Amino acid sequence: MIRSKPVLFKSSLLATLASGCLAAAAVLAGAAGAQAQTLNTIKDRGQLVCGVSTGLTGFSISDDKGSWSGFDVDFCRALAAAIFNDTSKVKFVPLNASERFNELKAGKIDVLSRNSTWTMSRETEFGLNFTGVTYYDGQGFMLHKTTRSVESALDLGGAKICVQAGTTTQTNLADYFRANNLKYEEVKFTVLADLVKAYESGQCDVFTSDVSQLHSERANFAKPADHVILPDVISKEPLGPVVRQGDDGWLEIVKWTHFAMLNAEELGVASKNIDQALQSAKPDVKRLVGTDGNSGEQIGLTNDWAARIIRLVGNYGEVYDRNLGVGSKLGIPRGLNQLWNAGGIQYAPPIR
Ligand SMILES: N[C@@H](CCC(=O)N[C@@H](CS)C(=O)NCC(=O)O)C(=O)O
Repeated sequence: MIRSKPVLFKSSLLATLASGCLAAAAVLAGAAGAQAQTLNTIKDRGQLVCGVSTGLTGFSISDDKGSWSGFDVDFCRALAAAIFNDTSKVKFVPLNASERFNELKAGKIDVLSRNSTWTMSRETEFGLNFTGVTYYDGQGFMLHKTTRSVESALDLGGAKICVQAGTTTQTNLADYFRANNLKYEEVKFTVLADLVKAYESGQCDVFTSDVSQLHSERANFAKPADHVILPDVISKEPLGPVVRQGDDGWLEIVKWTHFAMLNAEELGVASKNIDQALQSAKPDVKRLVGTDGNSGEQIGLTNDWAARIIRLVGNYGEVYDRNLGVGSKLGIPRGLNQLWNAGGIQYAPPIR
């Protein structure tokens, strides 16, 4: 009995330790399970659910057959290429500015890819993470050429300004006019189409939004040349995809999809030469296209994940040019969105 006590003690300690380890293991398994949740849900569903804008030429717009296109849409398609090797496996959910973050938070979409500005409070208040900056933008002003002769935003004192609710645009506008001691009349809309109608019919003098979105709207006006976009840019609008906090595995996939597209452009790998790239002996090209290393397996995909994106959607530059670039309907020069080694600030960490 006397000798058995320590034995008992020892075994109970072991049991305690063992159960502790099991508990820790269970916690770890739970965490890993939670991390893989979004990707598993997407795979089980057979489709990615992507939140986009309700309609913005060049970014996300659906045609009369319900087929979506645009820069933000292509990012969703790149994710579908990486996951399914099939860009059609995406359901697009159009969301206006006021509802987008709540819909993501509520789990109605897997990712938001919709000209959304990365701010601190959007992450902290809604429990979200921006995954990177796919488009560096800034807020500007557009006005009817005929109504006023204005050369700078500082000449806009007393103007009626159309703005969409639930945007950084609205708060920047207030800051800018307050900081410059100017008055303005805000004309606020929840639905973009209503705002555009109001501006076109002269209910307001000025339309303010991110500059890319002003280009987008102007391209659809009957006489685009009758509208001028002022040179002033009053804010930083880093636009990027957004996911819910708590699923790091999914965050990695969304983040590295953007970086893979940038790295592809930097390395000269494009949809038209992807087959040659798969034969390349260059180490960084091999790691990108998956002929070396196992980057895809590391994020729950196949090792050709980036090659699929490049083949089916293209590199960052191809996507930019097709939807927004000087050859497209919008004709927006690359500017800040040029690669870091070509005068811009798009800079992706390496895949290695
Ligand atoms: N980048 C700004 C503005 C984004 C935004 O929603 N802009 C409006 C005005 S052009 C828009 O895209 N509306 C489209 C829609 O509601 O579907 C933000 O994140 O708040």
